[in-house]
Amino acid sequence: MSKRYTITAALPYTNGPIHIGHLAGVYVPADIYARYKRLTGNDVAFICGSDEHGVPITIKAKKEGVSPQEIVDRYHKIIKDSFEDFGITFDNYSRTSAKIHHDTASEFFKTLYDKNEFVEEVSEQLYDAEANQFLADRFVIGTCPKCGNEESYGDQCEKCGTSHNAMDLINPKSAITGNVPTLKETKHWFLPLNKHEAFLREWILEGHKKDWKPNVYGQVKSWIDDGLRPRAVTRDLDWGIPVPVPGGEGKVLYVWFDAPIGYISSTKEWAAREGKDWEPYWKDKDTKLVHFIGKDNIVFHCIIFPAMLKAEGSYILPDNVPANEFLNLEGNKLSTSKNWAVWLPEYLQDFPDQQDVLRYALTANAPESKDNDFTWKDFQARNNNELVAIFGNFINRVVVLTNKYYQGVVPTPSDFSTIDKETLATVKAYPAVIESSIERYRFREAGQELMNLARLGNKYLADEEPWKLVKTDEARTKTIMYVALQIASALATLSEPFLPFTSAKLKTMLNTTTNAWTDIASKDVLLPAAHQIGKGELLFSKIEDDTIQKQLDKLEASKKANEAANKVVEPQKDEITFDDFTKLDIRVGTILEAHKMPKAKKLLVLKVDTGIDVRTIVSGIAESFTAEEVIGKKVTVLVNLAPRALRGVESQGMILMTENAAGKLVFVNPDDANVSNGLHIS
Ligand code: B3M
Ligand code: ZN
Repeated sequence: MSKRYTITAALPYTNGPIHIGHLAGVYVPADIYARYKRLTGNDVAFICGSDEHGVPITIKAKKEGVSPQEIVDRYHKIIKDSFEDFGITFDNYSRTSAKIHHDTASEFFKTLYDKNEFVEEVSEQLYDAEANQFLADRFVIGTCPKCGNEESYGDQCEKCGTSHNAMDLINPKSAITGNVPTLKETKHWFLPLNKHEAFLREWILEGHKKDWKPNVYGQVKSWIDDGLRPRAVTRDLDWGIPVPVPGGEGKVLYVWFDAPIGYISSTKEWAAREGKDWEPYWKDKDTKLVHFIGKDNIVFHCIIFPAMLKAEGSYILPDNVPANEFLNLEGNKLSTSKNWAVWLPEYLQDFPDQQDVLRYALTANAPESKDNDFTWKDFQARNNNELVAIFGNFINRVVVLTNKYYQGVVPTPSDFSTIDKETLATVKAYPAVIESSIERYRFREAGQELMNLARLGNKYLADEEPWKLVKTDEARTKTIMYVALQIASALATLSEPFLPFTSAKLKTMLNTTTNAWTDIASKDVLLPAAHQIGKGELLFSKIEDDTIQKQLDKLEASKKANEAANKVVEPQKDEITFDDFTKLDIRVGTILEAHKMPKAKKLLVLKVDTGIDVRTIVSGIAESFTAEEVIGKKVTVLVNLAPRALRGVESQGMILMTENAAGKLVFVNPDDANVSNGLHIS
């Protein structure tokens, strides 16, 4: 039964490129869902766009000394290209700086204003006198009143997910100057969420207890149970949509007021281009509205936006908000500022044409019900052990053997054995199996079911062994190959939502475009006898250890760079005169011999050729170097230091040491450029 679907995916902020966390949490599941809905014959509007307002963009622009518009133009393009590159099939990708969006959001605000749905209030707000600016949202950092996180933002705590008002923060500090804010009066418009509490309770807590994901339902319940309060929906900022009512001069709409309206304006833009009417997609109660988001967006999509839609009065409400939890990377939280991420443009450079591998690995590991970890080892295993060894191997055998035995012509089967019949019946049942997972927003499970179908094909060939029978039983071989070709054809269709690039290649290989999703269950023949297929090409290739190691090295380098950036550098010592300096006699020497000082953890006893003599120096470097590895090293030596006995051995000088960027102790080696932080005498 065909239905109308409005499927939205969170509008990404245009203050940076997108990474695997975005893809896994929002865009891949949304795309699987949208593709599947289209394939099963529904009327789909899959909607997204760039979120171009909000404080992070202004902060980034300030940092770079450019205009916010320049920032959003740059990242809008990068993000849009990434989505296209990864086969995310938005029907429209708009942006919130577009005129149609400014108009739509203004109008929406005015409607609520005219309906008296806002509370106007002059109140004291945090103000940075030095920056001459009110401190809203990410312009202010302080301690979260709920969980004690000391780095909470003014509008939301990233640690516990609570959304609050900037005034709720304990010990607030300006993110611009670091100053403690003062208070200043200003007027704002508030959406009285408390007024909508009863409706939200009934609609979500009673109406969606069964069908919303427990993580989403649980968060919403805890917010409602905590008691809802009015939320300011305007801000004293200059980047955003001007407040379109009297008294609104110099103020803009809160980014979380305008951004979800972006779904509506993007739908309007699409409908105008396609010559359609946008309204049924947002106002017809038979339309199913589904929001794909990450867990930090739950409150906005399940409480604030529905309250806005309800207050406006003519809109439908979401049928479901299948929010995902977070994806971590190699055990650590993904972080833009720490560059702890796999950025999509970089992935494509390193793994050209391997979008499906990432789509598959991210789906298999999707953080559906709890936070989950992406590791490069798992990515490699998913590729090598599943895509290559199961899916690719099966298809390759089918296509190569069909070409080899029958010049690529699908053979005519004779009698089907029980195994053949069972296998064909199982293939027919697969769409329903996958559907049942997708309908419950269990994309991991759905992806695994798809792989199970390839597994079935692989096992069928391994059990039936046409490559042996071809010598003795021509008729049986033809039947086996015919059955295998039906499985391959089903895979070409059913893989489309998950592995769109592979599906397209496979359809070319099989020379078929005809099967719809629903054909698989209803048709007896998917690829008829006498049909000519194309030549084989490899769908996936093995990823070697050194390729994975390169990615791990990249991450290690980010970690080191971060540690170096966060390192507390020892303060400079007191000034000395030039005369003091010339007293030092520093020479380049070579270590000739070395051994550990018995019973001393830190000391090595060295024999050093200083150019003027060979002398003994006791150096406290044994925790960083073994005796063997320092022999032959060039070192810098202070030779006129007064001799000193250490554990009974007289040390006649000092080796100069420093730390490299990774914080490791290294010699001040005149030939080595890898030395950075100034001398450190050991
Ligand atoms: N831009 C937040 C985010 O990227 C926000 C989503 C808006 S959806 C209307 O996490
Ligand atoms: Zn918190």
